[in-house]
Amino acid sequence: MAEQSGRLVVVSNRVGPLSDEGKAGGLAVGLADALRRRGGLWFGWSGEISDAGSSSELKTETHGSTSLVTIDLTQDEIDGFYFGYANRSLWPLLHYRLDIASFERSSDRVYRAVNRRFAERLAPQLEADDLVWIHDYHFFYMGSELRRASYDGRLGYFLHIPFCPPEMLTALPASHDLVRALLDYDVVGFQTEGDRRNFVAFCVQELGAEDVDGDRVRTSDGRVVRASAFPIGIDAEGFAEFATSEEAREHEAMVNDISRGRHQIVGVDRMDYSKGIVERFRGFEQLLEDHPEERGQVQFLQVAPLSRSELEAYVDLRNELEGLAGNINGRFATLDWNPIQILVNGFTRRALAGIYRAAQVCMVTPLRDGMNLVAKEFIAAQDPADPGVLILSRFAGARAELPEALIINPYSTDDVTRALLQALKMPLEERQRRHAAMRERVFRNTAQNWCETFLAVLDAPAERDLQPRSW
Ligand code: GDG
Repeated sequence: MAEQSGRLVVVSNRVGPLSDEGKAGGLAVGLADALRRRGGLWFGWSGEISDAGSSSELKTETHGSTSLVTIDLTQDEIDGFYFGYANRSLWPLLHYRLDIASFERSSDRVYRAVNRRFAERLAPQLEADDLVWIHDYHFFYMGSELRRASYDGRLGYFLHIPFCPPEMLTALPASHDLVRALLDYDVVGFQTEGDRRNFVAFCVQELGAEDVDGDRVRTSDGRVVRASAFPIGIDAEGFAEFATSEEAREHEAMVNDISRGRHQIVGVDRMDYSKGIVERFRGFEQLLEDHPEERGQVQFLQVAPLSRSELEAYVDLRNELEGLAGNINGRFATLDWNPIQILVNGFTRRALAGIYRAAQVCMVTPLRDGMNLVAKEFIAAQDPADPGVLILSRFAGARAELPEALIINPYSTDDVTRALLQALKMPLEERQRRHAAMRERVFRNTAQNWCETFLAVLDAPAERDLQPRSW
């Protein structure tokens, strides 16, 4: 690899961990790896809430050449920035759920203020040749606030979730400000081509920008911003190792004990309305309804750790899912068979890998998803000699790299049921062929490669250096 320029500075809502004790997801593993290699810092929220007086203190933890730097938020900031703007406005809207998005002027104000406060605290820590990489929908304005705080180095942004079409995004009262803020970065990354296209369409239709060569946007004042898709990956080797660990084997054995030779279907998702869990349950119910021969032959385990339970939409979802699972069990259970089980407590990553490995079918059926790492983890955890089948929504970003999965439309219960039946009956040779093709891609485009690809683009000579700046 070519020698890189300065340190890496990562900004994300939650930071770390830097060392992997089986807790870190692919993103943390990839970023920690890049940070170790380049040295630098990872900046974000401490996870603590404190009063206004002490919330601006920086907490620093140093590990070798890398520091974790965090600050607290106040309760008002959590309410306006995190629960309010990020999770009541941006999350539903960017997942195409205009019907449940709510827009409040006060949370817009707090969101911008938190972005500014974070930028003002970070700016004095930065060095001129740092590569600054901001992550996700919590920090749209962080780049422009860093510019305002006179930082003039390289700035990159990656959006982990979808970018909805301009016709929908314009419902957000401050949509122009939000997208204009992205144009203050040097590189803006998305999970898929579709997301990138939606972003460029917004810039062209709403902000008078120009689409240049399919991977750049020229703003109305002549600056050029790189906009590309960088599909995220997982730490595939690490996850495959997890799947054969002692803890994984114990969990695999537990699942096998419960299913007693029945076909095991799994779903693994943060409990979120974007994940299509309701639609998946309906598909499973219809399988039992229309195919009596499958009753007693299949078992469905849904792992759905609770998430954002402070928000009403998430409480409603939990009630709905528990109600649906109860109904399915009520209709079909027998003395020795409970068709469906939903577990709302999380597992360790090793245990999770064992659960994936015990499954013959994994259902990943989001109504909209940036990428969906579960799909990739399931592939990495399988035994290539006798792999399970992946059912994957056409609306997950992962679909582009995993076309050998059974691709379904989660809104169509018939489609979900048909795919379940096909998965349950798929011959070994076909399972192996589909799995091998997907495994190859999951092991090629890893979290580590994703980081290095993004950073190589951010590190490349900037077109903006050839151009006048406008601020
Ligand atoms: C966002 C985007 C994008 C789940 N249950 C447990 C557990 N998990 C882990 C999974 C997986 C992660 O949570 C979920 O990742 P996803 O990618 O599926 O979804 P989001 O959380 O919505 O992530 C998404 C991602 O960012 C990365 O860019 O792919 O589209 O929405 O790793 O394994 N982990 C543990 N116990 C559980 O019970 N330890």
